[in-house]
Parts: sequence; structure tokens; C-alpha cells
Amino acid sequence: MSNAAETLEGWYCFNDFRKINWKSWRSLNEHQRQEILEEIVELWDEWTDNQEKGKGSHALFQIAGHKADIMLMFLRPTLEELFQIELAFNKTKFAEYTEQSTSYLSVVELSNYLPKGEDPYSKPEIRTRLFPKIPTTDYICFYPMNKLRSGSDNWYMLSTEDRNQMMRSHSLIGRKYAGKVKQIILGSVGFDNYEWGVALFAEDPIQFKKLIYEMRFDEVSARFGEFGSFFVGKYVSKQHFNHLLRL
Ligand code: 76R
Repeated sequence: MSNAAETLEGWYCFNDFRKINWKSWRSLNEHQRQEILEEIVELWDEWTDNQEKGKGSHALFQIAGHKADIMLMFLRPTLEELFQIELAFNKTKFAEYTEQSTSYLSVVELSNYLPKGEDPYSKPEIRTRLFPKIPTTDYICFYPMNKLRSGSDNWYMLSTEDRNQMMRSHSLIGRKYAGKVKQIILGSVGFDNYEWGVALFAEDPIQFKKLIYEMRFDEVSARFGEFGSFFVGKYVSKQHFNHLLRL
């Protein structure tokens, strides 16, 4: 038996993917559309209020392709708050013009492949990673992933030393992208269909490809990485949201 990796947990995370029903949205008149958007802006103001108090974070992204039109991303201290957010959104008039094409539930996670020390939760640099503000950089790349459990390639049967060594190599590649790519690692064992959600943020989307490609050659991704669907999106501010839905 190998020892379980120790993990630190931060805020809960909900990624809500929606398709917009453009046909029915178009069937409304300008005044009706405006009224519907005002209701969303009110909700958005509540989210902003919450974020300013340091009690969570949120962001909306325009998603490319058939998988979704938008993705809402929320971080909150409790799962209960995430349930309430989803419910409140579903009760808006705007929700009638959307369909939830997929979703992802997780919790911000740091795994302890890091040097041991005093209580990690008390360190400011750890706290900003467990309770992050979602970056407002232009682009996001979100995808879920597993670590393989198959025959001789079973991550969970490896010794702690082997896992430590591979994760060290992983983080060395990651650090080369410091300043270009920010990441939030989301643990989703027991919460969703994959073991992690990876959220990468960058001003230049080509950095996603470069980073992920480089990691594919690294042992931990090459041998053990198993990936779900990739979602690439563009950050949309509250002001820009109206623009996105204007006809
Ligand atoms: O050095 C540190 O402070 C943290 C080290 C680190 C850990 C523990 C780290 C660094 N990661 C860690 C854990 Mn990561 N990461 C991914 C992907 O596409 C792929 O091949 C994999 C998806 C990317 C792109 C990425 C980027 N990382 C993890 C875990 C949990 C593993 C576990 O617990 O078993 C996963 C699933 C995962 C996946 N990683 C970094 C990056 C980057 C850019 C860094 C450097 C971050 C920094 O220095 O700020």
C-alpha cells in the first residue's frame, strides 16, 4: 500500500457551462432582452459584492465551439453557497434562454508534494492559492483529468518517493511558465467524473498549447495523464456581457 498524498483544500468551485438558445433570445424584443439582462446584472452585483468582501470569486467566459457558449465559474467557502448560486441563476428569466450543457464541481486543492513545514493554512502564500481571485486575464483553458490506474501504470500504487520525484519534475516545467500562465488546481475526487479540474489562465492562448504539450513529454503526464474535454474561453466582464448578447 502507498501512502495517500496529503491535500489542502480551499474554496469550493462550480463551473457552469451554458448554451444560449439564440433562436428564442432573438424572438424577444429589445425591451424584453434589456429587462432580462438587468436581472442578471443585479445577481452579478451580488457576486461582485461577495468578491470584494473576500468571500469568494466569480468570472464569466465566452466558450469556443459546440460544447458551450458561456462558462460561469464560482468559488465559495461552502458547497451550500454554490447550490444557492446555481438555483438563483436557474430562477432568472435569462436561464430560460440557456441550457446547461455540462458542469463541473470541485474544490481548490494543493497537494503536499511540497516541502513540509509548519501549519500550511497559516502561510499567506498558501492562502492566496487556496482562496484565489479568479484571474481576469484574457483567456482560460479548463479541462478535467485523471491519473491512470491501469496495469503497471497505476499512479496510486507508486511509492511516495516516486510520486514526489515525478511531481518535482512536473512543477519544474510549470515554473518555466511563471508570469505567462496562472493555474488553479481543482480536486474533484468524489465530486465529479474526473479526479481534477485544471484551470489555466493566460493573456496569450498559445501558451496553453506550449505548456500542455511540454508536459505531455514529462513522465507524470506521458504515463499517467488521462484527459477529458478541453474548453477554451475568453474573459467577459459585466460590462462586456451586455455586448455579447446584443443582437
Ligand atoms: O511548485 C509548486 O508550488 C506546486 C507544484 C505543483 C503541484 C503539486 C504543480 C505545479 N502542479 C501540482 C499538482 Mn500542476 N498542472 C497540471 C496540468 O496537461 C497536463 O499534462 C496536466 C495538467 C498543468 C498544465 C499543470 C500546470 N498539477 C498538480 C496536480 C495534482 C497532482 C496530484 O496531487 O497527484 C495535477 C492534476 C496537475 C496538473 N503545475 C504546476 C502546472 C504549472 C504551470 C505549475 C507551476 C505553478 C507555479 O509554479 O506557480
